[in-house]
Amino acid sequence: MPNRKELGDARRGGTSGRGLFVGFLAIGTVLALMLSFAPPVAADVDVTAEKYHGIVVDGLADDWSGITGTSITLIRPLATTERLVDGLTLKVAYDDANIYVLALVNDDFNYNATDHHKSAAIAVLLQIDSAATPDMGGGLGNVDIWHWELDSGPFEPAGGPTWGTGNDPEGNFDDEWSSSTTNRFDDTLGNELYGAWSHTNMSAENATGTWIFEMRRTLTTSDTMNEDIQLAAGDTVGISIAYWDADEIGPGAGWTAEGHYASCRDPATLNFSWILVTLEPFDPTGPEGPAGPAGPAGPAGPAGPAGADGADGADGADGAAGTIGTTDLALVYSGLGIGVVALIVGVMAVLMARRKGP
Ligand SMILES: [Ca+2]
Ligand SMILES: [Ca+2]
Ligand SMILES: [Ca+2]
Ligand SMILES: [Ca+2]
Repeated sequence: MPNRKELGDARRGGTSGRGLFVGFLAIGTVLALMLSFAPPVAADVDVTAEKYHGIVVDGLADDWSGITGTSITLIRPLATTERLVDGLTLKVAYDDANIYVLALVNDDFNYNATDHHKSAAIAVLLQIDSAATPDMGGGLGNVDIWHWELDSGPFEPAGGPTWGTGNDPEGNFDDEWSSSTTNRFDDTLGNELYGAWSHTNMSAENATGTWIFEMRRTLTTSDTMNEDIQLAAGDTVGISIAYWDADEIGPGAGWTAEGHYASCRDPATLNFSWILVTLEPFDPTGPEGPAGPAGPAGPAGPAGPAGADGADGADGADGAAGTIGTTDLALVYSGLGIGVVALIVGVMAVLMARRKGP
């Protein structure tokens, strides 16, 4: 049984394609007129997508606070005076598994749970073939299209991967491709998309605020038919954003397929060409850090060697006078004895000398 989305595709495919086609043909004819009062707005820059972990696709953008956004003006190709100046903030990141796209659109809140034409809608176009142009390929090559008409409520997940083709019959976040403004199709092999949306002010219809379209897709897919862009770190991919405002045909009355806004690199020249997004290679070593603080004081060193001998001290004071000693009788008697012996020897020598005389 055909589901709502398949019936919708049959209707929308033709009108959307015709609208984009007419829109880009019309640019040339209206360009001269528009330039006369186009406000001078700086050309938007290319986008760098850092490798970043921690993004949760839940319709809330707080987890993107560490990622730089790029402001881009949205302009209706069929009515180029109608602009959302710097109305799109685009953030792109990736990790080992997915590419993440956050599209923040400054526009009031319109959501109708039973008629997505009366809600905002968004599309992300990604260049597959190098010649393909942002108008769905322009007949020059294939374009990968993430196309989301809001059949899911705020914060509700939408997208794949369970459907077997690019069609998402519940949330209507479809994985599609095209090669020209007249031939948009659901992917043949699978829907690798996942998204959730919200708005910063959902208190009432037409409440002022910002749409949050939070999306991811696997970096690579099972596609073998050139219906998906395959991505890796270091790649640069052309991206374009389309936005449908439910106030287009009257306050909250809905949008037409051809009435969407498109990202414009340079509003002054109405340059609708691809926004170039580079998946910045991750450098695990990182840049050299700043010099560290001084370290703490070291421990005390070992004891040094013994010093040299000191100088001799000063002479000591004279000692106290001694006490008068006692005579040693033994020595006295001994001395007397020696004297007597010497006397005897001397006498005997004299006597002997006289006997030898004449
Ligand atoms: Ca989030
Ligand atoms: Ca796919
Ligand atoms: Ca509105
Ligand atoms: Ca696709």
